[in-house]
Amino acid sequence: MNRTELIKKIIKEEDERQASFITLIASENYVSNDVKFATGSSLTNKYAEGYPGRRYYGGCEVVDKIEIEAQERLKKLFKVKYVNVQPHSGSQANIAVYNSLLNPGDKILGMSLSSGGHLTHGAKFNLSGKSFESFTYDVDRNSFLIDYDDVEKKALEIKPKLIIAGASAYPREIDFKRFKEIADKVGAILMADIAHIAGPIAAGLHNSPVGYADIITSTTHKTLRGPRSGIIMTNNLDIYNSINKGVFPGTQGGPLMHVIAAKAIAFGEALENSFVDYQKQVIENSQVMAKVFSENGFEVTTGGTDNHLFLVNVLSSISIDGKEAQELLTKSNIIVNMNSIPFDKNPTNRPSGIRIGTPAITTLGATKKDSKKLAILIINVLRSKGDNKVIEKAKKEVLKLLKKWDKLND
Ligand code: DSN
Repeated sequence: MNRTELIKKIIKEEDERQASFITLIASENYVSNDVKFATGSSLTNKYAEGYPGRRYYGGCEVVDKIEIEAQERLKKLFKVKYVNVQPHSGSQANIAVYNSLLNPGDKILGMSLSSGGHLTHGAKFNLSGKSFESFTYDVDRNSFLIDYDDVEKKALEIKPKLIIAGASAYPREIDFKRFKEIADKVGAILMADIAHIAGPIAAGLHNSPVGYADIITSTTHKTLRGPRSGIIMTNNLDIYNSINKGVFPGTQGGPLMHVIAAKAIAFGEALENSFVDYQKQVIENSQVMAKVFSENGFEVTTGGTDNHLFLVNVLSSISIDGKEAQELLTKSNIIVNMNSIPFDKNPTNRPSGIRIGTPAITTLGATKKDSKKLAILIINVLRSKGDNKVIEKAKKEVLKLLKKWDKLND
């Protein structure tokens, strides 16, 4: 087998894995064939450093049309004035914002990793925590909800130049208006990172940071169901001009035009009415699953969810840690990720919890009834503590559900 054939074979293997495992990773989804077509298109051959009409290479007239269309669709989707569609990922988008608006050593305030924040929100081992003086706020110790009074207290003490509102593992609605009031009190810039909740926001099912946050970043591949990538949005022209420089040439070179085309397709899909129905179903599925866990005596943090994900403390519920839970479920062809619970005493590589998300199964066609069934299967597997009969039975049911949805073979 030649070298290319080997890689093709491995890709096929991944196709097969995706078709035979149920994905409950909150940050994953399945893109449409049109999005896949664009990411595999000839646009990957084109260099286009710069912006439409202002490129550093010849032959960019065609790709200019793609980038302008992506920008216009994104503006319409979130009702914003200015956008940059070039960030290669959410992390790149965040770093570009910092590079545009901050100086090394400036103070930033974001949610701690263990409360559900993201690496790029100031974690000490990330560039955001190394280049800037980073501080964190936590959720409330009892409710595990964001304690806005505490965020305000910290902001008043620290006087950060930038406050980050947003999370990777927070199951409740975020109050962007309150964050803006806090930012205004201390003269900070407010950045909203909506990587996880971009889909429900675009569908009007979660309050929008537009009108509150000075700057908004997101990924495009989670609830938004586009290619793996990032975006930046703002209503402030001065910030927009800085951001454009912060992305290129500040932190990136040539944009990935094939991915920008795929983003344009995904934004177009998200502008369809059916996208709202999809997002509603994502949340309903998440809520129904969280309820089944609670009813069966599992500790679901915050008692439930308002969005596409929820966290289960498996250690306090059934005395196995998140890693063991993740591994057990994999044996039944169910993929989740181990996740820290706020104030977790366990290390991040053996955290107390798992994170469960419903964007991917909902794309496949999961109903509330399917989600309920799936939650029960998960509970049975977790409680089995490795009993092969239970694991095999659950696996059969998983394969039946996948067969019923059968979208991956379209
Ligand atoms: N690590 C991603 C997630 O799974 O939420 C966010 O970047």
